[in-house]
Amino acid sequence: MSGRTTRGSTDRKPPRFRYAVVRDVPDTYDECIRTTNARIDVERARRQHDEYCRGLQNLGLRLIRIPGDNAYPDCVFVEDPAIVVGDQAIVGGMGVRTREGEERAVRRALARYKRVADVEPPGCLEGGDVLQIGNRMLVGLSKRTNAAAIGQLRSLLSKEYEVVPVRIRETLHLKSVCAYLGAERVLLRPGHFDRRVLGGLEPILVPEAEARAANCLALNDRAMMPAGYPKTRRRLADAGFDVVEVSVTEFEKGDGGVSCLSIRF
Ligand code: CIR
Repeated sequence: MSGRTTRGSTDRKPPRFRYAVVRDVPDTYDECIRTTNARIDVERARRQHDEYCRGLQNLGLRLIRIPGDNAYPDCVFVEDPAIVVGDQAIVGGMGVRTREGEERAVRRALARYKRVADVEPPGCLEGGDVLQIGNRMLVGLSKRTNAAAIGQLRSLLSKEYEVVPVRIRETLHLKSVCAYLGAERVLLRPGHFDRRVLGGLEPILVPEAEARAANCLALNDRAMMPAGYPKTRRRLADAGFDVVEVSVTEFEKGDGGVSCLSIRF
């Protein structure tokens, strides 16, 4: 299979990554923003985070570890403050007040590897809304990411990237409901955005009873997914993916999943 490289096309090769930025679970994690009222067990969250980090390492990624900060209960969801595209890191501006400030430590960590640019107010853009598919950037227009930021993103990225706004509904972020798997396939929980933006990509559907399984990560030829979703696991395996499961129940209670816990590049 060979990749197409014209603007607006996708790349058939699955994404490959060398590094993952992760951020430790703060003592205050049980005060995170969430739509569930399930009780969070911070110690169990720490054990699950360790398992997640080991999973990334087993897939060949080197960890860039940022300590947790008790002032920011949501800081373990390190995907949101910044994105990395090629040789650039873009700090997005958090879309919710209690997370403002998380980006400082993330910016410092990324600045050792990438040149860093910022989305300026009133723009706000969270990494959970940015789905890169080759040189197409699908960006969720959500409660956390606005049109002002999407305009700035377009100017910050080189012309080879196409930035496509995607209005999403009844979900936190775009990547809460879909994941790019490489090879022109997406894992998709339907009903939260207009699927036509996916063009010719082949969807692998997540059953509604397993909604949280849609937050998945394609990493170095494997698919890392949350444990506990046998139908989705079977669909991925039937599609030829080698699946790695990690238990992330304590992060699901905080409206997050496997992609939210790292920035890969
Ligand atoms: C929040 O509401 O900001 C966090 N509790 C969850 C963030 C999840 N992040 C992600 O999907 N990328």
